[in-house]
Amino acid sequence: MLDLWRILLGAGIALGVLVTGLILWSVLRYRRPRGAEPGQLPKQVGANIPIEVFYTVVPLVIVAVLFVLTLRTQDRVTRLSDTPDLGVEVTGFQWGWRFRYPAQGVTVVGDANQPPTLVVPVGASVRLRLVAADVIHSFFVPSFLVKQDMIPGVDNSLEVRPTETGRFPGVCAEFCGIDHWRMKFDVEVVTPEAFEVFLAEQQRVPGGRGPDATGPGDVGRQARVVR
Ligand SMILES: [Cu+2]
Repeated sequence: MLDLWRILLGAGIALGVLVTGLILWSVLRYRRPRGAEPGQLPKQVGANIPIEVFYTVVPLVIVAVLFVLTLRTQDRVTRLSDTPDLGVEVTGFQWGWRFRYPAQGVTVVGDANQPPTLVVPVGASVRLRLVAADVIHSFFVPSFLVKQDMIPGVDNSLEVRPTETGRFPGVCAEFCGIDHWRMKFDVEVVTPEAFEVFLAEQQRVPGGRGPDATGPGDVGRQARVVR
């Protein structure tokens, strides 16, 4: 994703410099000469086929190359492995998040007043099942360099393999209502040992840190009551 972004940025800068340069050059080179009669025009050219072919074909080639690179990157970024190391069900609701670890029996819930933390182990492939409880939300962790919409009734999944430990902010990236901007969370990437400790701690608390939720709809209702 980062490589693709750099290629797009480089291509954009190169084209921007070229186009701006050509505009400046033609403005300066073909400005009205001193002492010219008002209204006097330079030599008028009807068409220049080679130039027109050039500036039609070159952008087409550039767009085609960027399109293929984007498709290939998208294919890799959205690929799901057959056996991820960890599965987490991520539910977005107005206005908070619920992270459920079904295999471990752990659920973490937070709302706009108390943003939750998604804890994942470093180096593990983590399959995030993205669920929307009410309206469309979007799961976006800038450090993952990827985001994906959560659409009611649509089964979206995303797989990430965090490469370094630390705390990374996440947000909802799809306008979902008046408190959309408060829909925040954190991702905490920890060592496998610390992850085991986190799981053990959570398993002692029934229902996780937040309200004892049974389903996405309940989470949404409880969150609204809390607010
Ligand atoms: Cu949202």
